[in-house]
Amino acid sequence: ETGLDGWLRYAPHPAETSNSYRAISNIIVLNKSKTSPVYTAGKEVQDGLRRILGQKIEISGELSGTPSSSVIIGTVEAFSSTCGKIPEIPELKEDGFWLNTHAENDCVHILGENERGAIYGAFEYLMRLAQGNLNHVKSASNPSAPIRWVNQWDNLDGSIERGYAGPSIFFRNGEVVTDMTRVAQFARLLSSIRLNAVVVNNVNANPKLFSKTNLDGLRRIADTMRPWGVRIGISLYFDSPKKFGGLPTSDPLDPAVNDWWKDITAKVYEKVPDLVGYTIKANSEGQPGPLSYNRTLADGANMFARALKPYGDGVVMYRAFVYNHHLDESVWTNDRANAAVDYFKELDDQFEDNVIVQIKWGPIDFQVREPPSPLLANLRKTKGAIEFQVAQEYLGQQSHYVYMAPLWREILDYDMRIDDKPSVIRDIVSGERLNWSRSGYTAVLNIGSDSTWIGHHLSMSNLYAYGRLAWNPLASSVSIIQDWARLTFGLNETIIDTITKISMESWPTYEKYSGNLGIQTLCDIIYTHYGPSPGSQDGNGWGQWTRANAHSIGMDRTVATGSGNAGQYPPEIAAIYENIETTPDDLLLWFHHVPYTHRLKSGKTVIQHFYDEHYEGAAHAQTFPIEWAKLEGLIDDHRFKQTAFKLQYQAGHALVWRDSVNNFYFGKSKIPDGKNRVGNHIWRIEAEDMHLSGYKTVSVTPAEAASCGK
Ligand code: BDP
Repeated sequence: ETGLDGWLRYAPHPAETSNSYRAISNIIVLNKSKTSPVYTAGKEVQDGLRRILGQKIEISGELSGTPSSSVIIGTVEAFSSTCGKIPEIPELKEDGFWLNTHAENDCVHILGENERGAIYGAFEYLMRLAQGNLNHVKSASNPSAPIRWVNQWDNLDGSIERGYAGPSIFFRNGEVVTDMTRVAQFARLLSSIRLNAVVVNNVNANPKLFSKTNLDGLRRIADTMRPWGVRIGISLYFDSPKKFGGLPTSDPLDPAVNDWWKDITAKVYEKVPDLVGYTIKANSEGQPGPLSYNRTLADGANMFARALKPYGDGVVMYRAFVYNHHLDESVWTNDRANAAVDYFKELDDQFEDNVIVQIKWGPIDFQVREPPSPLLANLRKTKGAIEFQVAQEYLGQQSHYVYMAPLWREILDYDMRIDDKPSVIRDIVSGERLNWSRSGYTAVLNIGSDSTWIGHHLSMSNLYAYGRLAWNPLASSVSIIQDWARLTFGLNETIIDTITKISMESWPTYEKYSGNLGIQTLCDIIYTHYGPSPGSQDGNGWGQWTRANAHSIGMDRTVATGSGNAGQYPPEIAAIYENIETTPDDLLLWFHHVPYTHRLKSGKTVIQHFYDEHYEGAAHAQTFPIEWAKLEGLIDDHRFKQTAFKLQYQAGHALVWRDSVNNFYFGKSKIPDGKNRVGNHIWRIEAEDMHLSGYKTVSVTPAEAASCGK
């Protein structure tokens, strides 16, 4: 198996199980149009029942007479207009559905609030069957939030920024591809986990997206995804009027600039009438934006919002990821973590109602551990969406495996205590806590044309988990991974237990060998964001600093003596982080600057904790390939071997991580490891001591990224 079907393999059940399931007589779709999600759902159920249970069933478009043993798929409205209301169906939210597997006359009812809901219900039915869960189901399911998107960072030349699975499925050589096969397969996967939109191009956007050929291409993409209930959005380059439209300026208050965007928006909607909206990265990492024209971020966002207004429900996802990447490190109070609140808080009442501020989950950038972004507690009137990252940019780039549901759950479960009242982030994001009418989730995904989609078979669990949590943020990380493992690899207990064990241990393990106590992922910070490079954190303008010197380490973010970042949280939370005694150890160095000899709550010093964690983490990574080996013969050979290779690589690279980070801090602090390991690997064979034909030894910068600097 190649992985292409993801969790939608519909593996056949053994004859005993499938025979015990009642025969379905036919599938009735309440919308016969081949482009409707209801029809697609009918085809999917037909295919699924054939593959899982071996039943060959016809689809019919008519609901006539008294159906019996039929699977009936449609909207609640379409059903009740022919058959009358079903009183037990509760009020459904947008995209919600009703599933009754044992309705009247042995029928299965799959009825959505809208057509998307119907296809979601169909997938729910099939995934239950595929997991051998044939019990009676009669329930409604509703999303926690209306916005459940993914972002692709695809460039028009076919490359993908921070993509780890081959070239784009959307673009090649400056244009949208012609073959839409993978696009349809992608839409199917997204639809099955109830994600309703994908922004197809990089946030570092290229205005050539507006060429006539590419607008036609966008139409092709949208037409391909629409039958699956997936809409598309696009990222815009702020300076397009100037760089693409020939205007002298892109000033958001210039009427000609506004007209230009209105005109472009009309052209886009002509091709994609159900465009979901625009994503904007502006005044961030060298991108132009309203601040370049001495206008506010709200002026910029509102210009796009007004252009979208005539076309229905399109929204502007305006990214809060605005910061100065030339910060002066010598100024003790400078802090990139402050940027989002500094920029956006004062604009809270100035955005049009179809602007949504898209907020990365942490204040900096998808690190192995951060506190939640304080901006999530500082917007009241302006609606927000949380941004996760399924691509493991700082978490091993799909060469290491980190299952992120536990990390996301920690953030979603965090109580921000806005106005000293319960303010759990999942309730802020759903819109409930602050009465937002439209809000939700997005995630940087970056699948590519590799048959694994994402570059590592196990990392697909992150996409699955993201969809599940955006629908229901209370879903448990363990049950999500178990469901995913059953669907992706099979129902055998050893498969489920092994994958669950590796997955649940993966984040703590990676944290141990890549960056402890809230110091962030100590990877290369300038270019690749991969591999150990603790020395690259400081001495640059990017602001992911550790402020490590010979005696002490950590960012002082207190109000009393530091950058004041702790004070951006609501008072109860601010008080916790302001005080070193109440700051949890795992965020100690995020909020405080302490000597290496500072004692943690465990009694260990910071430096000894670093040494020990790196040894423990690297040692634990060695267990993953051993665990995985238990699956030999239980799953297909192809995916078994590919995954074994990745886990073996990770185990090796974890040792490189361990030694690089430990050697670096030993070098800085000169404090020996109490267990006498660091710098003492008499048994270790260094690469430069080997003789390999065809290779020569060269010096490497930074030295700690290589074996003895070579
Ligand atoms: C950073 C990525 C960079 C993105 C940026 C963003 O390294 O490639 O452009 O985020 O989110 O994490 O815009």
